[in-house]
Amino acid sequence: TQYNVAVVGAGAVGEEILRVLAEHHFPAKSIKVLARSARTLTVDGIDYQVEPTTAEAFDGVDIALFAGTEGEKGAAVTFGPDAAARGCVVIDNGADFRMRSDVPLVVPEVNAAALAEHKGIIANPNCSTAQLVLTLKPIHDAFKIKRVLISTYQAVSGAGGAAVNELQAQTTALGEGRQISSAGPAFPVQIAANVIPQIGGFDDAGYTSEEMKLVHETRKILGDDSIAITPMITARVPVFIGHSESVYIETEKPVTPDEARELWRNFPGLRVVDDIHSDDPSLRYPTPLAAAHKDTTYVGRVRQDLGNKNGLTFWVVSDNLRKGAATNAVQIAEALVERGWVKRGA
Ligand code: 11C
Repeated sequence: TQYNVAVVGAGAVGEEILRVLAEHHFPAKSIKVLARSARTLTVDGIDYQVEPTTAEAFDGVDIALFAGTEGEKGAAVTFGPDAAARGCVVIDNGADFRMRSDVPLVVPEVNAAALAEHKGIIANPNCSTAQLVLTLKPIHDAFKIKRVLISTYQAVSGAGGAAVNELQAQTTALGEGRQISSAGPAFPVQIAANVIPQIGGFDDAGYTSEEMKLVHETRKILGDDSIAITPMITARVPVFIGHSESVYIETEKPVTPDEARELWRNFPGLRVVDDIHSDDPSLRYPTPLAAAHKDTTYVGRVRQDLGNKNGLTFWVVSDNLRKGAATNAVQIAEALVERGWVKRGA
């Protein structure tokens, strides 16, 4: 069977979805690209005619992949429920539907079974959550995770095209010895040669929306609200692509670095890069530059806690536009196709 596919959004994530659909040879009968206004979009030499997004544009579409926006309230809020009512399954990369009880929030390697319950709308998690849950899942199953502490170092592409341009312009200015007189519009302070300890808006307790997504989305995907999750910081770093995370976990049963590495080696979507004494620096630990444009999530720097046999610390890196967005969305579509669940919600 082949499917009529719509990609909603023609920004960085929309482009990456088109790229991943092609790379994965997704069984698409047709692919239409919908966005605010009509234009031609060329991705890897293939031209797509972008049409304006309307409710009628979803007629006859089997699978709609919404790229989401850098803010909340993406196009899926306006068009998603209507598209689903027209018989198309909506896979939304935006934040709006993720925590709704009637919407599965899915990372296929972790909880593909949740797709069975879909009612036409499926949510893709935030980028920083997707790579985290891949590492937590096999450890949680084998050793039961009680507590997670996490700090993130996130690339500017997570904040959209304007943020990428801002880092590019500021980096060029610094390289040319020019003064950067003012920051913005994407970031409140200069991002080049800097680290900004804020992603999203602050709540009353002082946590950012990005930090709280890590708490709520991780628990929903792992299906365990008992895990204590402390997002210590989500920081923006002057990196174009690839989010990095420093993670500490405390488990009910003691776990060694070797046991963790073995579980990760056997878990789909993950690769262990943790040979700290290697002559080849690329094998010592993962970096965002090396992870860019890859579907894989990389884990390294695995260490036992110095004072606790039930404590482990590690470093996890992934392309935020790939596993953090486009790749995971396409994998959800692939999981639906494999299981014959595309029309389940209709
Ligand atoms: C960032 N994680 O890196 C954000 C972008 O909930 O889908 C994605 C926001 C979301 O800025």
